[in-house]
Amino acid sequence: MTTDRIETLLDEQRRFAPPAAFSAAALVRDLTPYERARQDREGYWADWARQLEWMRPWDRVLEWTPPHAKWFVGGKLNASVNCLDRHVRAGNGGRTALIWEGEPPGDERRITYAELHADVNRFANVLKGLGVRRGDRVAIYLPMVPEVAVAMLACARIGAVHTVVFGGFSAESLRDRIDDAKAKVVVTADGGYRRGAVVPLKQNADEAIAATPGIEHVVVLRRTGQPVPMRAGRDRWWDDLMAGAAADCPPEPMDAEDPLYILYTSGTTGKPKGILHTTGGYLTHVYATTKWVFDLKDSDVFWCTADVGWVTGHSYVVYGPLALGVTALMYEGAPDHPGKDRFWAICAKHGVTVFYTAPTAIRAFMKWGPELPARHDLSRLRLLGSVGEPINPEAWMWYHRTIGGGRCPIVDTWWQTETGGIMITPLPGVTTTRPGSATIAFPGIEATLLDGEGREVQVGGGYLAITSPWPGMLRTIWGDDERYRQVYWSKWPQTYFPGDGAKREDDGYFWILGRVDDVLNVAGHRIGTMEVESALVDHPAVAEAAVVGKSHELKGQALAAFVTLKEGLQATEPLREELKQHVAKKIGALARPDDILFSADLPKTRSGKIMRRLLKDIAEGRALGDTTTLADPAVVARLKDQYEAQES
Ligand code: 7RM
Repeated sequence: MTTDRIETLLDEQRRFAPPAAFSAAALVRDLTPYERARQDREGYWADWARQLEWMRPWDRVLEWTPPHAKWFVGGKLNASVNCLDRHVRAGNGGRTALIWEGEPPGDERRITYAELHADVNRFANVLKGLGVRRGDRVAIYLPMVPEVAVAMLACARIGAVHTVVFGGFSAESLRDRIDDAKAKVVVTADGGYRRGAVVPLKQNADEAIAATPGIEHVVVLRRTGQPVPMRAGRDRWWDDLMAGAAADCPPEPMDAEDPLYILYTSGTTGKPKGILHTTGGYLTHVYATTKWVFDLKDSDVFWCTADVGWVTGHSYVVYGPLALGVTALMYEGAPDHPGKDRFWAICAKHGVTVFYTAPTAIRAFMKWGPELPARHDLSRLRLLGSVGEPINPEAWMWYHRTIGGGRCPIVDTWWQTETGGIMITPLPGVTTTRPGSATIAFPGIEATLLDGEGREVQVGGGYLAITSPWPGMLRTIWGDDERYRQVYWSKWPQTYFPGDGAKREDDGYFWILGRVDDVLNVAGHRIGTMEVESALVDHPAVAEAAVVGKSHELKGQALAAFVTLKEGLQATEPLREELKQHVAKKIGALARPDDILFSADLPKTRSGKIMRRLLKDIAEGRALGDTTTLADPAVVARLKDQYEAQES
């Protein structure tokens, strides 16, 4: 065994009890919530829901007709009222809702609850003026600026359904999402900053809209100031519209089960799934988890580094913190701009107390060295969080010591776009943590491990499973309920299948091992191998493509593509680059493959299925697994030699 491996094993054995000083002041100090939730799960969730403001109380907490759940049936509320009005009414309008730090250093804004409330009301009126009605879909394609929260909450105020598209996605990806959601308005910006360069958001939006019917208006926020064409009658400047809008827009009373948003996420086919979240249950779930997992109090400054284009940004930059009425920090840019210590400079400058980021970022910080955080005062930090992928024990230990100064508990939170909110996590004041383990289910969430036949695995490896409905769960896949049933509810009866493998130790703690399907997790971003394959075969030179994930030191996983060219075409270096570029153009830079191997054949079974398992063995430099089912075992042996020759 290597010393590295031994160290990892020892780290996994380590246990970190919550520091006494932390527990003493924590919102949850003992195990009673677990007990309460076990005895009366619905009553427990109803207690949480009562902490929100309702326009009409619910008649029934849960209606479960598998695989469809309705929470707080008959209840009416408005998400924007819960995130804004009630805090203002309670006299907290002067409290900072958002601290915004732009990418260009010095670019900073602080927005109070009262200001955010006024802006949301104005933008809600703007949307109405553009013909947006309750139930209509609005696509939001913005950088990380406060206006992204304004746009989301304005949609919620009038009962429109937002679909936020990450600014790193291409024009084509945006078009697909606009089409699928049948959005009628796009909210975008002239551009967004990324490492000093400008991302041409409006240009992408124009390209997307040119190829889709149905978009009636485009609202354009001025962010970078570069000139962009404005199409008369369709395109309007954000500022102009806001200047003419009233700061009072009565909130639409929404049914608890009315849609709040659609967020697209990758699955095992080439077509992303529109995950549908509704209002009452979702807000209850994110409110509860934001409060207890991050132990948030009025004095905290909470920084979740996720982009609002991902679910983590929806739940823990916007809806959770604002529903709770705390101060959230939002940062526009990259962690290494202008210097690799930008995050620590921001933490020090704004006195961040609770910091939530992804393992891929932590591994990058490790590589950049401890001198960078050491230059800044991180003494205000009291709690750290991790999300998006498994955190390796070395990264956990580094995070704990170097960022947390050994005094901050770490909450490793497992959840998904589909779950809406955190599902498996420590509670920082009570849970003894172990590096690499997300520990146990949040009170009111029922998780276990099952084998393929649905038998429970107490200790050992299996598939992660959620055995009862929870408030923040997705309600369906937009426009494709059959796929919803198939993907999530067909593996076992009445049990949700998240697609993750996990193991459990004898203390009952979960260790999430990663996806068991064709979905990859590259730097914390979900990418379907099929999406990348479709993008590759879309190129005129490509006959066939297979994409697999290979482990990567920083990104967790990286993409390796095996490509067969059309008859008579030459594999060249420029073509390799062109194909990578093609994928970036089709999907977005986040899907650009690290390696492309050109090959005359791909390993296939006799029935013609590509054996991706063997390609993964090759990409990861392992001995080949079972090749007996191959039509021609020589193909894979040749490929392996070729791959190794290319690596060296
Ligand atoms: C929140 C988010 C979901 C997938 C999920 C897992 C992986 C997320 C953890 C994790 C191990 C964690 N939504 N994942 N959190 N794996 N430990 N704490 O990431 O829809 O984009 O991705 O991410 O594989 O299924 S997501």
